[in-house]
Amino acid sequence: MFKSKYLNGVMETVIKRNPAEPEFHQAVREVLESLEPVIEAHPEFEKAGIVERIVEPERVVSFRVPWLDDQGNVQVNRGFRVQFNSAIGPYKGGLRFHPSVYQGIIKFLGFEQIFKNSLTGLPIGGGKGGSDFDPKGKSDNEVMRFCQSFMTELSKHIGADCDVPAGDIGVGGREIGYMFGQYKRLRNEYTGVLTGKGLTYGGSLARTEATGYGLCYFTDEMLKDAGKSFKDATVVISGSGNVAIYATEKATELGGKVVALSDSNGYVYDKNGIDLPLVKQLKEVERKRISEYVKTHPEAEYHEGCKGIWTIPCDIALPCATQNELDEESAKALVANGCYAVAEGANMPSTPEAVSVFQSNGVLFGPAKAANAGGVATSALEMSQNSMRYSWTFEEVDAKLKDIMVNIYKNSRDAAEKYGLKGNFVAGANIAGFMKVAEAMMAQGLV
Ligand code: NDP
Ligand code: 2IT
Repeated sequence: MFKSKYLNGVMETVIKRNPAEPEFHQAVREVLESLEPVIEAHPEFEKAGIVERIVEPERVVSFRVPWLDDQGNVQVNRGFRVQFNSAIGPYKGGLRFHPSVYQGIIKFLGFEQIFKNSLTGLPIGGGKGGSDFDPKGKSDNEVMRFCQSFMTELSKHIGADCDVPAGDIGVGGREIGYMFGQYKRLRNEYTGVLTGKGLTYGGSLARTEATGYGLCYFTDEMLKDAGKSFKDATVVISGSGNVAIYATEKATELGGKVVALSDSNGYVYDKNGIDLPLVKQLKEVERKRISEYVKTHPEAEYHEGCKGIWTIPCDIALPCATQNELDEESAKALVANGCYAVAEGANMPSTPEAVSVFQSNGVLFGPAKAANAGGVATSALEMSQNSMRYSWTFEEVDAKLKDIMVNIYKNSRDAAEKYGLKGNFVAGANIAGFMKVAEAMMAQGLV
């Protein structure tokens, strides 16, 4: 229940109109909670129906994706693109290929993307897409045929000035390559319609590293403000995909010791510090399980199941796998072990109960929308380079990324303070992200 009658009404409608989509309800509820003081201070937003408009996607596309497996059998998956909000720029956001994908997951991700993209300060609207296709165990040819079929339909709905997808879980350089090739072939145009492209065909330097690096730049800034740093800190990171790998790299560079990583089967604990070149080889090249780590590092431990990773004593925790992977019990275990900072590399990895455990125990908490915005920010930089038909050096892109993350931290901190919520970066990020979109919507009339 909210104090505001207006917000209560919006929430009720969201639940009624989007039944059986708990992740979407969760994401909306969190933002609306943060907006209470804003709605009170800005009655014009209620009058213009800003909140009921912002929770309703501008467009949802759902489509059939038929493809042939290596045995010649017909397979059918479902594809989605949710074009959530284009008030401040073309729809922008990743594509997720994972068996758990359904409309509610894509809507929660698309909704959060609106505010995250706004926080970057760059002109990008919010969108998200994906499929319940599972790339695990599929051959390269199967992945290619799936990607081509997926893009055959998606190409009708996207474009460099309309909607620019990118990667997310299960979508990396390989998948982006196959989708870009198919788009170009169908449309006979060479534009920056996807980001996260390979460096030989329009990709940006530092995009691969950007989400993980950006997460650490944000965390570093949050730590500094509290008189702390990564130096000599013990760090636990969940996941072992794109975000986790480059968060490990940067956290280590900043002086931290990363002692654990995971995948959906289990986690490794290496008290000597994770051997990152080995993890890159296992995950990026061989596409193997994290359990293989202990074969070459017998002194490290492997444990089945993902949740136990949060019982490892650490100073800083960076959840970088998936939504709701860190619950109340795990949050309490982290607090009991002395963890003083948590920043979200994944989207919505902490349950609402976990977030309140962190906040009520004075743990510095960097929410996903702010902390993992470096990926999409660098995607926007890739779009700029594509439009200019030019490319910046790694150092140039990395410096811009760092600036962006520092600004996101400051804007989130300052917005929280302005509304009397000092130290609440969840509220700060939601408010700062919302204000720009709301003002753009006000200026553009009833659309
Ligand atoms: P990857 O596919 O590269 O890696 C995902 C990692 O998370 C893998 O280790 C995977 O394990 C694990 N994982 C996925 N689903 C589950 C699950 N249901 N339970 C337990 N573990 C799981 O994806 P990314 O690293 O790109 O994405 C990770 C998170 O970061 C996601 O929440 C994504 O939305 C978010 N994000 C990504 C950005 C990007 O630029 N890539 C930008 C901002 C946020 P397994 O291999 O066993 O599936
Ligand atoms: O969640 C995210 O911000 C992403 N998966 C990155 C999106 C993008 O367009 O780079």
